[in-house]
Amino acid sequence: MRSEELLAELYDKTLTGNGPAVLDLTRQGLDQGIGPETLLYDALIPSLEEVGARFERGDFFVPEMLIAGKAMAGALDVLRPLLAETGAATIGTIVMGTVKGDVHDIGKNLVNIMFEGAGFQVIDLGVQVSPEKFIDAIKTHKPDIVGFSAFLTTTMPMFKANINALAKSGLRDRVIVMVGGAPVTQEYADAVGADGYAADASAAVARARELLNQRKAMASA
Ligand code: B1M
Repeated sequence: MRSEELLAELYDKTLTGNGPAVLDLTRQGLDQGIGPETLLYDALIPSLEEVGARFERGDFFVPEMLIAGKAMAGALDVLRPLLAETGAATIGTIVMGTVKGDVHDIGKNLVNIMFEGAGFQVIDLGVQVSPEKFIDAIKTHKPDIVGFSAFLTTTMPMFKANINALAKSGLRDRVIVMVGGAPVTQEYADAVGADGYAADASAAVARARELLNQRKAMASA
């Protein structure tokens, strides 16, 4: 199959939530030399965007979203070692989680993969993470960064709740707070008092590096 045909097929099979076919096509694509980023950004992610658009129009319902998400997650498992394969030395620790009330994790998992690839140690707390659980993890792991993901407009206010909980525990100045997720914007991140925001996984790594360097420069000044 030509690359364009394979990518189109991967897009279609993700859209219809055909997990086994998505796995096959992902492996086939890699075997014939298509890069993991190309499979991700030219087929899998656009397909999930279309799933979301169909859901909004009322053409798809939760079960369709669920099976498409599962198919994508299977492909991510195959791509994970390739995306994270850099051998970079550990440059920092990040505690990551999807906020309370929110079960979306594909985007967060992708961010984690990119962080690992860039040399971060990632402590993933999973989904529906309460402010208390974030606080406990920060006390235990003493990360440089804590990352909050939210994918619903209704769960975005948990950023502020988490940041308030950090302040209350006396931890706010000890950790860099990064936020992200489909509906989040730089303006919203600024409004809740986060230190950093990024629109996607690659930008998240770049922003994290910047924030770490700024903090190091301030500490040595
Ligand atoms: Co849901 N869902 N969903 N869903 N879902 C969305 C998010 C939605 C936009 C669909 C739509 O209407 N167009 C919509 C939210 C609307 C809104 O709030 N404005 C929605 C809805 C409404 C819902 C339910 C409420 C539906 C219902 O029950 N009626 C429900 C909520 C459940 C809950 O959480 N309490 C629900 C459920 C689900 C499923 C469980 C079925 C499934 C999730 C499966 C899973 O994650 N394991 C699902 C899915 C698959 C989607 C869509 C179709 C795809 C999400 C996805 O994985 N995208 C989604 C539509 C869409 O996003 N277009 C949708 C691909 C992923 C790679 O992108 O998640 O944006 P993304 O991640 C990016 C960036 O956001 C960024 O980097 C990532 C990688 O590049 N990023 C960060 C993420 N975290 C970051 C952190 C950072 C920095 C960057 O720093 C810390």
